[in-house]
Amino acid sequence: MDIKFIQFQTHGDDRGSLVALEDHKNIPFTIKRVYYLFNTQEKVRRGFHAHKKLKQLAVVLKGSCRFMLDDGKEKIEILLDNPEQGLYIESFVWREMFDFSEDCVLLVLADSFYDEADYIRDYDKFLREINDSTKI
Ligand code: T46
Repeated sequence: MDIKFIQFQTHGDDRGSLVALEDHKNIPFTIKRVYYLFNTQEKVRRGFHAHKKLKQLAVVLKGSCRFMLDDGKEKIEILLDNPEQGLYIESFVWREMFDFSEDCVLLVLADSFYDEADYIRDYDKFLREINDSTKI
């Protein structure tokens, strides 16, 4: 699976650092929604779904967490611990998030509004849909 990280330009000086995120400049879509996870618990694993259409970019603003991404063929674990880069997550990728540090703040930019109908929350259904879409 091709894991895409987007490296942001950091504007830094002796006052600190600043990263700007802009539609179709350093973010490969129009940002329709922004949400963030915080107060996450160390032992908790969340996610457990894929999206039919949604594309997202995940950035850890503080602390760290891990993503497990699964395209139905391969599972890859990724550590996010750098606010200067974003993890691009395409549709039809099963994701689980875990190993949240106590101080973790995970920002997610999304190309669509929240829509529960876009979620595939059943792993077997996810595999079936992947297989159906790759059949000629
Ligand atoms: C994803 C991963 C990285 C809303 O009402 N609006 C929203 O925009 C979102 C994202 C969630 N919600 C509600 C739905 C649930 O009642 O917030 C609750 C928690 O959502 P969920 O259980 O889906 O959270 P995660 O952490 O499992 O998944 C979230 C996103 O939902 C998902 O798209 O890719 O973060």
